[in-house]
Amino acid sequence: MSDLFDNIIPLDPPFEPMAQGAVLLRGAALPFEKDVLAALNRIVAQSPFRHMVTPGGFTMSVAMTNCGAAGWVTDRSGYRYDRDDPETGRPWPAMPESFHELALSAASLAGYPGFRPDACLINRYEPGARLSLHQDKNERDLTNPIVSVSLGLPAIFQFGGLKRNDPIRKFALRHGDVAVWGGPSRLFYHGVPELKEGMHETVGRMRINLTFRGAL
Ligand SMILES: O=C(O)CCC(=O)C(=O)O
Ligand SMILES: [Mn+2]
Repeated sequence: MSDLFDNIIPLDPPFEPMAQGAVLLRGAALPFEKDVLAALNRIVAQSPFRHMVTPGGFTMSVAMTNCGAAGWVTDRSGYRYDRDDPETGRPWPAMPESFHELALSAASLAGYPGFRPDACLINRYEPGARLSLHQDKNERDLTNPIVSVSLGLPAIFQFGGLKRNDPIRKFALRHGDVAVWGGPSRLFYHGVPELKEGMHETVGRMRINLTFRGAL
């Protein structure tokens, strides 16, 4: 039996405002999922996930790698973007076209058309991993938004304001969701508390986050 609504295809993913200039696009990555996960495997084969060390000497619980013209790195000397992977001594893997398409599509839905990132930080959270409140401020051109894609296990996203102690709002991030923040919220504090135990049917016992930036 056909239903009155069977032929209605939603044109845009549900759009949840997070703050001025910031929006959560539910499921916006799902059309790109297969290509993105295949490309991710190729990236990780060239530049594997690793636990970086903060300038203060702490080993991060989130494992990271990068693709694109530059990658975000931290070590005892500080945070920076580097054109080469310090582990391999070679340039980071190129940004796959499926990554570009996903970033461009989500950014334009969020009101930031023409986004062509030159860096993608790839975060792998296993249960227990967390990312404390921080600002993304190592990028040269802050007119570009941040496009942040969630895949795999669900997580809580903490989104605050320009000051570390501003009130924090919490958003549940699920497989396929994309958060975009720019303009007045580009430098807002954000973080991810400890990932809960679980198993995702395609991604497994982890959460993958792709964070697209205009870094150089
Ligand atoms: O994992 C997330 O959702 C956020 C990641 C993040 O803030 C970062 O990589 O700078
Ligand atoms: Mn961040």
